[in-house]
Amino acid sequence: MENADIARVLTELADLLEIQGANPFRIRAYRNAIHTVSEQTVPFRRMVAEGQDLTALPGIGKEMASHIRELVESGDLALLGQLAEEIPRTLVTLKRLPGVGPKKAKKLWVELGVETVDGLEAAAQEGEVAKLAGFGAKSQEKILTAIADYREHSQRIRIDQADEAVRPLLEMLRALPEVTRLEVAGSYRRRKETVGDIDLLAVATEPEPVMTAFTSYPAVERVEMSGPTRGSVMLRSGLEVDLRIVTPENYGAALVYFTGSKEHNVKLRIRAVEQGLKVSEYGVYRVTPEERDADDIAAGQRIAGESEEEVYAALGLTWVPPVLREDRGEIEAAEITAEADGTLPHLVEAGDLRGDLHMHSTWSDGRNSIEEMVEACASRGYSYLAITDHSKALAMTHGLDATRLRQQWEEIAEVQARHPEIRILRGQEIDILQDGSLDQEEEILEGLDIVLISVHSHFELPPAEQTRRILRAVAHPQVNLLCHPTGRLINRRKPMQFDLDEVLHACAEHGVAVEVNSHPQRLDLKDTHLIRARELAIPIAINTDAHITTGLDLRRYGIDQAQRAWLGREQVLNCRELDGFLAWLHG
Ligand code: DGT
Ligand code: CA
Ligand code: CA
Ligand code: ZN
Repeated sequence: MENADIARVLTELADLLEIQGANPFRIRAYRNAIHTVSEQTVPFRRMVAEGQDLTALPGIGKEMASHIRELVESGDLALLGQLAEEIPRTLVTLKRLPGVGPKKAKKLWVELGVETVDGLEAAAQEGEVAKLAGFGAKSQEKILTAIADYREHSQRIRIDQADEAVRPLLEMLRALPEVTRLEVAGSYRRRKETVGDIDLLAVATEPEPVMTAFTSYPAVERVEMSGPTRGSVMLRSGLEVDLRIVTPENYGAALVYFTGSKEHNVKLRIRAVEQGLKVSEYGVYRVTPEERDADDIAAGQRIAGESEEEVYAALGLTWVPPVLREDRGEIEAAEITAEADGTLPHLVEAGDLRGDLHMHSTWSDGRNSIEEMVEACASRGYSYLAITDHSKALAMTHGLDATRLRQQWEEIAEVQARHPEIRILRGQEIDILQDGSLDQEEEILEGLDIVLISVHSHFELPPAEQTRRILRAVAHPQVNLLCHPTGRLINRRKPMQFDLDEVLHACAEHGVAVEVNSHPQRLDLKDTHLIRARELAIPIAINTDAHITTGLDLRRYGIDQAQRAWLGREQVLNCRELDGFLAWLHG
């Protein structure tokens, strides 16, 4: 434990004590000690190892010295664990929101049962907070603003980083003999581009050893909570993971509930009420109005709960793929009627892809040769691909001018001769220059099989100018595909400011396709934008922008976002067979 970690734990402890209502002098003592700890330049682990007297430091009394020693030696604090049994540790986050503070956090918990930021938000949105003595409408409004702020500034984790952290954890848990079922629920299962935390759901013949294995997993930095069937840990990567163990009879209902989204769940509940049913994380129950309002979770006659299919069926719905559970019309579309089993789309899958239209080779900033990229595409079952190295404006990537591009065509022809099994398209990812012109000669544009355009510079132009710039490029008659249209990098660079809708209309008008760039840092266009593109009947290409052969496998992230946008293979340009695709290119 480093000094900063010690300060963090002591701060949490002080916050919890304060919420609990501890003596203000004791809190003050904690704050003084925390100040000393954070200012201290010598590591406490060294001072403890050398047996130095910590109470010689300003503000460090006997109690604090013993906390520090315990933290250094065991990495944990027993007192914190004891306290967490009395009050939820999550209240600390509430307490830190502007406009809340320790007293109000406690009141929200005691009176409304609110433990988390999400819970507080829901209560405030329903007007419950304003009704509490000492709060009022103004304070409720302030809390909602504070929550929005908090969300924006507490970073969410990219889906690929979550994948990396979750995979070995799942493997460890699945190997336990007690675990009979295990799935990740929450936003991870819905394949959102980022996740706030990970929600694991398990069925076990015996919960205890599973919980123990979970909390003692090596990548765990600290255990936030550990009960018989519920645990929560913070991984060293900064990812929080919750584990809930449920009974096999409840598994389906719990999986629906914890997969969310919250908005989807709310719609399901409303639908249940209309049908005289009650749906919860425990199952679906036929209830009288009195039973529905009862506190007893199992009031009424149970009609479903073991599987998700059963839960949806009990509500007259077909099973809804998790990627669609965002309250974007999926419940209406899942309704089973006399005519049809709902109208949910048949979603595009990775296996539907027939080619990849965006990748780089060693000719620009890629790591593999053209032939290696071609072989990698062939081994993934594609019938076509486009080699699309950068244009000369991107000097740092060794972008290709007309002369070098012509040389590249010779190599493409040679590789094509050796690989008749797959069609290699001559392409280029051409920079959109600041004025909207293209970074390539007209004659070359005509000689290319496919022309991709991208913005790689001047992301900060005023919105009207940015829009004009991209519109001009899209209107160029040789252009086929607009790549990573917003230029955002998740958690790193905001999307460019421009009128995307106008650009999409222009794409529709000029027969230009748009890309889902599958790189998990880009995912550009994103799901909601793709919905708009689909409405405008714009062909959408799911590309990887691979700079190395293994980069081709990132397509699954593009597929996830395409599915979240309700896309079927019909809307995806590179799901067309070679003939159909070439017909589109020439048409
Ligand atoms: P995240 O973690 O922010 O990326 O998003 P989720 O969707 O994973 O949300 P999380 O982890 O807070 O909760 C997991 C699921 O549990 C959520 O999707 C729906 C369900 N859930 C949690 N809290 C509530 C609630 O207050 N009301 C309802 N209806 N469902 C909830
Ligand atoms: Ca979650
Ligand atoms: Ca969660
Ligand atoms: Zn690229």
